[in-house]
Amino acid sequence: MSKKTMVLGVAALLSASIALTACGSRTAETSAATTKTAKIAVIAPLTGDLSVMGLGIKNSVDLAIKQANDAKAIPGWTLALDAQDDTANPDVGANAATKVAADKSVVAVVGTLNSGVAQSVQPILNTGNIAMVSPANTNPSLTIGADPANPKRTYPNYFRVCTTDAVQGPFAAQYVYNTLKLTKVAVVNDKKPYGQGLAEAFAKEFTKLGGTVVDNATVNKDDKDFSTVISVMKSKSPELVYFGTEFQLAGPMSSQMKAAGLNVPLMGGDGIYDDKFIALAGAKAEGDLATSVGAPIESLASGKSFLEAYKAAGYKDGYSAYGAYAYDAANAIIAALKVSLPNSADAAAARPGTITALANVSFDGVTGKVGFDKYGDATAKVLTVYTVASGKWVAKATDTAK
Ligand code: ABU
Repeated sequence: MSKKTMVLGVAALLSASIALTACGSRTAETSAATTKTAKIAVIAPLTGDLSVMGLGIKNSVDLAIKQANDAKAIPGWTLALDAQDDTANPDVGANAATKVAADKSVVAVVGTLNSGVAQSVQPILNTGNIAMVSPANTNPSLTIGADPANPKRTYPNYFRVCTTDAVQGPFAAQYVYNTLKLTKVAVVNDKKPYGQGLAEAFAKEFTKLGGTVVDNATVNKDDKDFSTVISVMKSKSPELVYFGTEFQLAGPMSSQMKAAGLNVPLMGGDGIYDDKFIALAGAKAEGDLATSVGAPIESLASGKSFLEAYKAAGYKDGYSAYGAYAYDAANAIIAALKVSLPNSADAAAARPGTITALANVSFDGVTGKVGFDKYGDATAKVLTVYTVASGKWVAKATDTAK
C-alpha cells in the first residue's frame, strides 16, 4: 500500500467514524424529541368556597401523573397535568370543557367535583370523545339518567370512582333511624342537583323506615341568613336537621340553628365532610354528622402509600375528602392509557380507545377495588358516617351497600 493510499484510507475511516458519532447523537436527540406528551386535565373548583376540595383533587392527580412518569409507565409517552378552574359553576365548567376538548394533547379528564357542573361538562367532553372520571360526583342521574326505574347510560365517556346518593341517602337515613333511634327530622336542600337529590333520597328512605319528615325546606345556594327556615323548623321540633348541600352553607346553618335554640344535630353528606364545616359551624358543631364516600383513607392499609407520597410531595393544600378518590381516578385513566396510547399517533387519536379501555379497568386502588359497571358507576359502594367530636371529624361506622 502506497503512503498516499494509506493516508486516504485513514481519512476515510476518520470521516466514517465522525459521521457515525454524529448519527448516534442525532438518534439520541431524535428519540428524546419524539417522546410524545398526553395531558390529563382536571376540571374542579380551584378558587372560591369549594377550592379546598378542588385543590385536593388537583394535587392528587398531579401526584399520580408524576409517579407514572417517574416509573416510565407508558414507554414513549410523558403525561402532563392541565388544571382548569370551574369555580363550582356549571357555565364556567362548560367553558373549561370546551377549552380542554379543543386541546389535541388532552386525552382524558379527572373531574368534576360538583354534580351540577358535571351535567354541563359531560356532553361537551362526550362530543370530543374524552373520557371523564369523577372522584366526587354523587348524583345518580349522571350515570343512569333521570329515571332510576328505567336506567339508561347517559354518556359513554363518563365514569366515577365514588358511589352515589342513591346509596348515600338511604345509608344516612338508616343510621339516623336504626342507630340513633330518631324518628322526627327536618330536611333542607340548596336546590342544586347534588343537594336536592341527596335530601330526597334521605327523606324517602327515612319515611320508608317509619320516620317522619316534619318539615321540608329549601334555601338558595348563596344564602347567608337562614333565620326564616330555622324558625319554621324549630316550631316543628325535629330531632335532627338533614341538609343536602356543601359545607359552605351547612356550617353557617349549624351555627345559626344552635344560636336560635334549635339544639339538634345537623347532618349532611360528603359535601359537608370537610374541616371547613367545623370551622364555620363553631363550637356547637359537636355532635353534627356527615356521611362520606369510602372508608376513612387514614384507616386503610392501601391508603398509607398515598398519604406518605402526598405528604412527601409537599403540597400546600390538604388532600381533603376526594384526594384519594382523585388519585384512584387518575390511576384508572393511566391504566387505560397503557392500552390506548402505545398504538396511537397522538393523544387525540387515543381518546376513543381510552374510553373503551376504561370500561375494563380493574385494580386495587388506595380507596379499595377500582372498577366500573355498565353505567360507568363505581362497583365499590362503601360509605362512612362521621360525627364532630372535640372539634374533629371522627368515624362512627363504615359499611358496604349491597
Ligand atoms: N358529592 C358531593 C359534592 C359533589 C357533588 O355535587 O356531587
